[in-house]
Amino acid sequence: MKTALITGITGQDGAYLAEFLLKKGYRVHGVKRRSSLFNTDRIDHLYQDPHEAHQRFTLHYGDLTDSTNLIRLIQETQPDEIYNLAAQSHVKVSFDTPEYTANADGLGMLRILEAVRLLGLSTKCRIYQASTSELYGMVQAVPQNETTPFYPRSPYAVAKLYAYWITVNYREAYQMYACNGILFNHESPIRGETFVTRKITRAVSRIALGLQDKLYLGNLSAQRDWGHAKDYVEAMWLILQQEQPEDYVIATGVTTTVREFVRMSFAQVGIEVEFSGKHEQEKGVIIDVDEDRLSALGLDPAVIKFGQTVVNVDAAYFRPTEVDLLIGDATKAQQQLGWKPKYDLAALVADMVIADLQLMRKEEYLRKGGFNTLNYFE
Ligand code: NDP
Ligand code: GDR
Repeated sequence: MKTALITGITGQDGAYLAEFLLKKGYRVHGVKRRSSLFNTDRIDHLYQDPHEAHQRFTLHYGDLTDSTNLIRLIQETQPDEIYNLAAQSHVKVSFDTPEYTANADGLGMLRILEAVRLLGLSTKCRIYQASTSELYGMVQAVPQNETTPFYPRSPYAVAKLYAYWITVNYREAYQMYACNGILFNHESPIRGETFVTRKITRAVSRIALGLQDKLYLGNLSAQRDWGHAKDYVEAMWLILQQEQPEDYVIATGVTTTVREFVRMSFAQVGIEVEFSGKHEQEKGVIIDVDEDRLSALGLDPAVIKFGQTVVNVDAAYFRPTEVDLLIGDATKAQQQLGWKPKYDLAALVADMVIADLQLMRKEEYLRKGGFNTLNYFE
């Protein structure tokens, strides 16, 4: 039985990858941070009682900024594969916390590589680094592939640039099996709520149920190559199963604006939205409703108002430096890994909106029943 150690186990990708590896028969160790609230929602369905025999899924406390902790965990778990998915992964937040982001996202990978090397596990252990399309930053050429020059545009991307190159360097210097997956944006129903896709699908569901009037967004013209996280964790695994350690771009090859993602999400619930105006004055207004679609989803048409402004731009969400256009060329992964995404953008949007609709219905029921707030302080 192979053993995997996953950092960032409580995140979107950590949860999907843990599920994927457990299905493949792996023993999985996950590193989670101590938190004042439970932070294991995404992996609770994988929980195994530590008191039972043959347990294959174990969580450990740890942090990428804590070398001794990482050394101990790697020594105790003796992994065949390490997936370094932990990161302060929000690009906008990295402008507010640049030093912490550099420490966790940049030096974190160095700590893992050094721990493996110092423990004498270099030949046993294969290591995956969660690199990112943000490395391309300012557009140099499209579509972006493994040879496109990097030009990072945020403290997050600069930190990830360090992690990318230290991975390459340890591979070349110490013959370690260490690889970068340069993954383009990937989303899912369990995507963090402050990333733009999830922010949109949550708000669309709430607006359709009459729980919220409007959604505020930043740059609607940014273009992203969005795939489904379920497809992308399979690529991570494939990258570590090859004869030679190499770096791979993982992407769908299709790019879409944030504005179009909004339109597609509203269309899922039978609401047509048209955009007008420019920059900070741009807004999205309801211009049509598909009553059949609404009733198929059990939505009340009385809640939807023609002419209602459902999207406004708030400059607070603009970034000091933006990445305008990402579109990936995953030919190498297709040819060498045999990897191909199963979800296209329409299927991704449908998956996310329907899941959020279900989630928001819970809130609706609680509200109707008078249980929507629990005030601990009265
Ligand atoms: P998430 O933000 O959902 O998850 C990040 C995980 O890292 C969480 O488990 C978080 O813990 C943990 N974490 C954060 N800081 C630390 C730290 N200092 N020590 C230990 N754990 C920490 O990200 P995703 O799952 O979306 O992404 C996974 C990785 O892939 C990240 O490295 C990200 O930068 C990278 N990436 C993501 C892409 C995407 O589109 N999703 C594309 C390309 C790369 P907690 O739950 O406690 O916050
Ligand atoms: P990104 O994802 O920065 O590409 O990084 P995010 O969803 O945050 O932004 C995508 C684009 O949408 C624009 N945008 C907004 N973004 C957010 N978060 N909130 C808004 O209200 C909003 N309005 C417009 C952004 O300006 C941007 O252009 C993600 C993360 O998962 C990284 O960890 C990962 O490395 C990259 O994807 C690939």
